[in-house]
Amino acid sequence: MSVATVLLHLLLLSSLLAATAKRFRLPSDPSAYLTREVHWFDQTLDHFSPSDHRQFKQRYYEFLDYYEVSNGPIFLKICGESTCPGIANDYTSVLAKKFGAALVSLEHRYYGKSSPFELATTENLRYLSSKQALFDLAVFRKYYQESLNSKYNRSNVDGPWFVFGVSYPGALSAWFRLKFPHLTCGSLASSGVVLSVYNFTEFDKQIGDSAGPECKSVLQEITKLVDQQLLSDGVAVKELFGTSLVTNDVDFLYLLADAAAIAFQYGNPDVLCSPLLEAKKSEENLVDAYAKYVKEYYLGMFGASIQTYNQDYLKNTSLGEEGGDRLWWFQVCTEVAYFQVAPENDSIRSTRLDTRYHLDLCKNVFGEGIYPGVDMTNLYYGGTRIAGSKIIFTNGSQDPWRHASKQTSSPEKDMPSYVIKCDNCGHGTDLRGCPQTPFRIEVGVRDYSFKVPLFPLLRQGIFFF
Ligand SMILES: *[C@@H]1O[C@H](CO)[C@@H](O)[C@H](O)[C@H]1NC(C)=O
Ligand SMILES: *[C@@H]1O[C@H](CO)[C@@H](O)[C@H](O)[C@H]1NC(C)=O
Ligand SMILES: *[C@@H]1O[C@H](CO)[C@@H](O)[C@H](O)[C@H]1NC(C)=O
Ligand SMILES: *[C@@H]1O[C@H](CO)[C@@H](O)[C@H](O)[C@H]1NC(C)=O
Ligand SMILES: CC(=O)N[C@H]1CO[C@H](CO)[C@@H](O)[C@@H]1O
Repeated sequence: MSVATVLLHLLLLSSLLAATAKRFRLPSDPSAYLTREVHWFDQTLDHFSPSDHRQFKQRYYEFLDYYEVSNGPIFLKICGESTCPGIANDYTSVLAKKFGAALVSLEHRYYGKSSPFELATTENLRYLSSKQALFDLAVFRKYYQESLNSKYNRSNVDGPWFVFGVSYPGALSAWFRLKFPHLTCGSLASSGVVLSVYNFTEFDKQIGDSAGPECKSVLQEITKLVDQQLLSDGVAVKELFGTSLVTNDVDFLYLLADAAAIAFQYGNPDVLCSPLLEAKKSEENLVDAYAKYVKEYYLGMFGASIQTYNQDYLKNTSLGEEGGDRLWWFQVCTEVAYFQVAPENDSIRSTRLDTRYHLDLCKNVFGEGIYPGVDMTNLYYGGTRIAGSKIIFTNGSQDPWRHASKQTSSPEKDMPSYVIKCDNCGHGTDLRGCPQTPFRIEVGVRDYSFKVPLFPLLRQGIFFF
């Protein structure tokens, strides 16, 4: 992999917030963003209480350089389970330029600098939910339209609003159109995980499919070896992976499972499979080869944090701006689960990653009585039977998360669904790769012709602007 590829890869990650909520290094290069200039807005803490009028400061960004004041639309890019450092210069900026759109982005409550409380105690986290977050967006939408009107000395203008999101924000994007159809004319849900899943075994299965039989079988062999070595000499094997900090064995196995998943989730399978297949062929030590990948790629280049796998760390209630992992785990443990448990048969990850482990984590980190209301979440939003309209669903063929998304079209509702197929098509793949030029990955130049279903749809006026 060339240095340029690596840099670009890191840059792309910035706009992609993984639903695994593993923290990634954010790019410091200012050109990765259209803007990082911060604005603040007073948000209601509890949208569901008639008597509680407390407010908190919510951070947002705006970018108006492309905005056609007379009739341009407003693109709301939804931020999710991580700090929101600005408006990333990705494919939505290309669309904004084309359509003369204003771009705005609101940080998700509790994450980054938009926390209502100093401490993320379980008690304080009770206003952290997708339902509250959707109301935040609705209230913000009204506020921002008015502020834009006053900026341009006009009144009674209500521009067409279109919402975008990737991953959990992709689900929010679909749900926003579902719950507030009068506030937006359409939605893009890129890798939008609209289906809450309790035992999300398809995640591991998809990794196997994405890896192909050979790479999959090497990964399974490694899992068996590591499981054995953990029992015989756990200290040594954790040291080998440079992860001695992770005391709990299953937390450590979770890190190893994520390390493999991420290669497919972010469209870079060869960086994992090539060295492993090479090691297998030349009969080298497979665990050593995997440790090299984990250290150099997952923890190194990719910037995953070891601490975030440590349940003791997740219990820390004073995590600061980058402490999104505890917050996301709270959403996982209360609303959406997506427990990435090993399937009963033929799993890649260790079978010790089971339902019990996840429930114990929720209890250990947040206390007694914390349990994901998956059925309630799906009842509330409809899961893949979402009764919305004018929502575009997109998924990458290799992305393990696509099984929590809507993968079939509902043409009668103007809800097309696309699975973008390629050897490197991961999470949020349709919005990646910009600014403006195709990006190089090790298999060659990415062809962008596949990624523009959105474009003609918008142009055909399906979404009324
Ligand atoms: C709006 O009106 C104010 C006061 O009349 C004026 O100073 C300002 O330049 C106007 N702004 C625009 C964008 O027309
Ligand atoms: C999830 O898996 C566990 C363990 O196999 C099982 O006991 C439980 O019934 C499953 N739950 C659902 C909702 O599938
Ligand atoms: C919790 O996190 C804060 C901020 O990073 C740190 O200063 C503190 O030492 C941590 N507490 C524990 C018990 O680890
Ligand atoms: C388990 O997986 C293997 C390999 O994919 C397959 O051949 C076998 O039929 C599966 N067994 C069951 C019980 O599903
Ligand atoms: C794998 C999968 O679900 N593919 C679906 C992707 O979307 C198209 C268009 O709706 C369907 O025809 C495919 O079945």
